[in-house]
Amino acid sequence: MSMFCFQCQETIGNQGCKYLKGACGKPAETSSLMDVLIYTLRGIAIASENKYDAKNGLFIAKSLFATITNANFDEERIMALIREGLAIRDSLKPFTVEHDTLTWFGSTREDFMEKAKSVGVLATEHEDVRSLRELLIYGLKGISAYAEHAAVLGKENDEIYRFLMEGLASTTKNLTVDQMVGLVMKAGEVAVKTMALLDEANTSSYGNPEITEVNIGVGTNPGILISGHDLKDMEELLKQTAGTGIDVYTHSEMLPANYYPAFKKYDHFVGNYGNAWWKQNEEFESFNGPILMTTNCIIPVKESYKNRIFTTGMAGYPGVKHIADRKDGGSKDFSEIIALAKTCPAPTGIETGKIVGGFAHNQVLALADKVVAAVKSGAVKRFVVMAGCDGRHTTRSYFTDVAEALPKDTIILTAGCAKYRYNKLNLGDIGGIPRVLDAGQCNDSYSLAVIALKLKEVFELNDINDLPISFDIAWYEQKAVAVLLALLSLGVKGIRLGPTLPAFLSPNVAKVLVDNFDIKPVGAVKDDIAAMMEGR
Ligand code: SF4
Ligand code: SF3
Repeated sequence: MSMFCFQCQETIGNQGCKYLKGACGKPAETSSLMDVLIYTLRGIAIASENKYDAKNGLFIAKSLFATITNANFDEERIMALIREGLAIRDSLKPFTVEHDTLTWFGSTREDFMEKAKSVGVLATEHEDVRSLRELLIYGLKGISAYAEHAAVLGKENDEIYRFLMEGLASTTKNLTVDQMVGLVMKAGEVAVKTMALLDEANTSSYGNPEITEVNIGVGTNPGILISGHDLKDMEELLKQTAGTGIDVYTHSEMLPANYYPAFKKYDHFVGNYGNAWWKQNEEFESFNGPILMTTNCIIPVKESYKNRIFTTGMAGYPGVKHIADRKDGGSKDFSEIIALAKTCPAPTGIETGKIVGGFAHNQVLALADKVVAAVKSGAVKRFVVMAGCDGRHTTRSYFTDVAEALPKDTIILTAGCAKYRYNKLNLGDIGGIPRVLDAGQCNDSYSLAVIALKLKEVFELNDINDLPISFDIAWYEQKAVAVLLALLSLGVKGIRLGPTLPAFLSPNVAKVLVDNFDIKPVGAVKDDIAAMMEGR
């Protein structure tokens, strides 16, 4: 069995994972099943061209979400999605067009493996067409994750679902390069809309994030650790653990839950434990209690904590207990996790102290006068957006080094798990404004865009690129692709991207991005800082 996947930053040799297993631990078989799932979704998209149904849009979003790096390793779940997808596709009969994706194929594992031989990434032979198609699909995956989170909170938008279908269907057609580039750019616009929708869903449900000091130490009660991005799961876990003697801690991308008023009111919500996703093996061991993975990023599970880790939503891992979705109007049932927590020792402390966050758009705009005055007085010379993802590569120390070496009159704007490279450094403040402003999860990059657009308005500039802002973005998985496309659609130019440029960009496609948007790879820390301070 072989595979081909090059969707994330850790792809082997920055070329592609192509043998028995990806660098993330995704087995070749699971990767092949994901190819077949995406192929099935293309069929639904084509069959939907004359029969749009929002339900199918949500199914596509959930399924694409399941194929994001480190979201779901459970091939039984992927096969269940393929089967459900085939049934949806066939329910749209009679088809108005003839297309390969609409033809019958069997629904056994063997049938899927046979199909996988002809429908993966490499089925598109032309390197540039493949690159543009995959760039679009990875953008769609990121959009899908955010759309799914918004849908959980009751916010859906047909325009987003229709675009998922349009984008998937487009990857089966012979389009011109201009048409394909146009769709990639449209993905950026839709990504902005999707992040805005999720922002509305989160803030209307849980209030606007506030400046918050988050405890990174531990208490003496047993705890439950919750990771991922799903705030509804966070809400229900806090409610169900209240008064049980069990504490709740966030891990990795759930850290920003600490900033929301609706969650801060719970006394047993103690703080954040640990760092970004890739440190989970050691940190889950020392946490001692149950862990709930609500979305990506889950990594191959170690025996030492396998009996106390749970998945829910689109996350999955073979042999790991999965908490079922809520039935209409109901809640998820976390009682098994709570009962297990009661039998576990309290977490082992790995650090003490506090970190500060909660600088989403509402909070920063409340401080706008102070921020604008600091820029006008020259106290703040530049903002550097260092949002995105963290990862294992040692070269990611670049982002720590940049944070440390940036002049003291600069402010770092961040969102996503990239922040763990520098959010515990104590970089100080400028007249009371912390030098690292964390807006929240990767989707809260939307907040950073809102802040930039507001500054553009206040300073009466015509072009967002005339602001004293530089972008030094860390990417890892496909939500970062959606965020990157969103920034491009807002007209941001000169973004530095690291630690490597995506393997899925062919030289010609990379050239399109360089020529039109001046995207560049990160370089030497000193040179990059000097260039950024000069607005290059
Ligand atoms: Fe490789 Fe990344 Fe794909 Fe995993 S998700 S198989 S590491 S390219
Ligand atoms: Fe992080 Fe997985 Fe991308 Fe949400 S949690 S930013 S990598």
